[in-house]
Amino acid sequence: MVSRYFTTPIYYVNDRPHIGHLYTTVITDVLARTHRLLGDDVRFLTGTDEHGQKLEKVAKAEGIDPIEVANRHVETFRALWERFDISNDDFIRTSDRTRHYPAVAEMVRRIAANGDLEVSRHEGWYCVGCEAFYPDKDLVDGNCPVHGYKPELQSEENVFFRLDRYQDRLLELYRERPDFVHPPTRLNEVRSFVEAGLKPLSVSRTAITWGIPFPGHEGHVVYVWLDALTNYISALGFPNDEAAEFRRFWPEAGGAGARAVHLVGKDILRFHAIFWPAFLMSAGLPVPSQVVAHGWWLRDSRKMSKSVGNVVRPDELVASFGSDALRWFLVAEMSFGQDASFSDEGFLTRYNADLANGVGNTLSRAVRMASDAFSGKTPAELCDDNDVLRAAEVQVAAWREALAGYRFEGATDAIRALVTAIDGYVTSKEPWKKVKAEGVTPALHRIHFSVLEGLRLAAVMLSPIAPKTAEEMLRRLGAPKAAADLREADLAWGGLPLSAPLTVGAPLFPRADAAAYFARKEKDVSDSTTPAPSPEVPAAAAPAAAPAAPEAPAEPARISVDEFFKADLRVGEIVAAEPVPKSKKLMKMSVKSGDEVRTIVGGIATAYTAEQLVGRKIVFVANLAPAKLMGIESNGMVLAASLPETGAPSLLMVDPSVPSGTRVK
Ligand code: ME8
Repeated sequence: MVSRYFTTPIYYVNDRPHIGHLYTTVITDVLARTHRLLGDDVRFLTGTDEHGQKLEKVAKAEGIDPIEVANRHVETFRALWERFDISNDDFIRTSDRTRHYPAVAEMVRRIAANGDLEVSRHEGWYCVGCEAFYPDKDLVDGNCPVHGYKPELQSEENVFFRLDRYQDRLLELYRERPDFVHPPTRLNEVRSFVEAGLKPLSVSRTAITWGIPFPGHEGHVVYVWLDALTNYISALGFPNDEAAEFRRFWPEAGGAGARAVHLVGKDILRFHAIFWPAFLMSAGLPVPSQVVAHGWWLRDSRKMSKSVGNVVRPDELVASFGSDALRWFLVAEMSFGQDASFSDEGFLTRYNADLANGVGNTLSRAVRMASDAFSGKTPAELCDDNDVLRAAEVQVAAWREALAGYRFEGATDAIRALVTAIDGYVTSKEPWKKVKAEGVTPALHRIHFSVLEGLRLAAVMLSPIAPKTAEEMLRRLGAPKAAADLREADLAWGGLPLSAPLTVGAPLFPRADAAAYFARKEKDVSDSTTPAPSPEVPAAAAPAAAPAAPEAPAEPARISVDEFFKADLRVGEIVAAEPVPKSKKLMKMSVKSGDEVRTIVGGIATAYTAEQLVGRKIVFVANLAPAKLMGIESNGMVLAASLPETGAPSLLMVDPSVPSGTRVK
């Protein structure tokens, strides 16, 4: 059994998490869950980075102790990870005086004992956002290359680590183990950086007090990166070299073949692929197995970050669609290693295509048909020679390969391909016709078995990515199992129990109406008198995520006639229309109502062309608060039926003789 140690970076505790942080954590969770499924001995660590100038500044401004600020924020992370089903085995805080401080002090002592520390004066540009010094040549127009603002010029006497002495050993490491950094293009960057020449690195600070005291240098605290990076071994029990966890999960620390993999964003690759192995080499400790770096989530072509002020606030998405939908989106949307852009539109399109129409619809249809044919049970006969089986074999292999190579999006491609193959099989076999023509035959059992078994396998493949959804799928398919209890054998064809109870339920992923979503979002924003509680991912106090698999919706609450009449419904005439650029769904319409002409943006472009709309009379809500959709202000909402199955809009018909502006009641 291989011991595998997966870590996320430890997050700066006073930054509210956004989807960039969520991405690193989700993909690490996907790896941990996948390897548990494959039977490996897995340990998954995350935590919080709590020292440094940033937090000290916040505490000073509030007049409180830094630990109080840290304690307040750490719960946001814990609650968020719980909400997103992050299955970490441990959570380390760098403010932990029992577990973490002794490890850092020991690292410093070992590095010092190796003769790699010396004191000298230091002046440089310090970016508080990065907690790092930058040489002049790395600044962009005098600003930090990551955060885009001017660093502070700081000067102090510091302890320096002789990083320059490790240049050759680092280059040897990259040469001997070219997979030390993944993807390979990132290794090239790291190598070039090292080849350009390394300088001694300042590893103590005197300008701050909120940190771990630097052994042997009173008045100095340990530089936050040396402190933070050590978390990966302090959580395993270092400085006790004999600690069971350290021996089991740190490569060469005892456990033969243990693999330690650090997942990071590309902005902190240098710290992990250069500084960290150099610190470890100096301390006489083995280096990790691999550093795997992903790209950035961008907004408006810039890295999403709190300091830039362009973070995505996916609160509405999670509240409306559940945490699994966002997990799926993050994994599927980013081509690993490259940057990706986040947009609500992109999210909704993928949600509808992959989840509502794809997995969700296919499951509902399959379970309903089989349940009708076999009185609520799975088929009584299995089938082991069919097109779904062949597709499943190919896609399970593709899924495994993708995850082994950190192509997370490849795993979602494989699931999508299997679901498409299942759909194609159902369409070609037409079981609904067969049952009518021939009744319940052994052939019918085999067809439905193939379909349901294919979906069971899709659920197992989905379990590391969208665990709640996978569990709900398995339950409905009569093969209930907790995601955490799935094993490699569950990836083999034939696991669907025969004649087991099926559960027909509400859609797993109800179709999203983009126009209604945006209107609601705008309304929420304009209605709120206080600022939204969190500018990023929902904080602990935000409402719980909608379950991925809601039970049958409750009957809608009734409203009084007075409440109904609050809606001012009018007949309008569309006098001009044009599709909104870069949107598949939105149509911009000029609607005449009496003497007035207003702009309404509606999600009907998939069903109507501009030509079909001009001259048409419609019913619209006239007193809706204005909402901005793709940057266009919409003043009202056209009424349309949402067709079953497809959700396609169908506009209400109005007798052409009714004058525009007429009230509808
Ligand atoms: O760097 N897109 O913590 P952190 C993708 N405390 N990933 C992003 C991102 C974005 N827009 N913004 C941030 C730290 N991240 C240190 C780590 S580890 C010993 C110390 C990722 O909270 C970023 O790349 O600023 C990193 O992987 C993680 O979020 C933590 O960022």
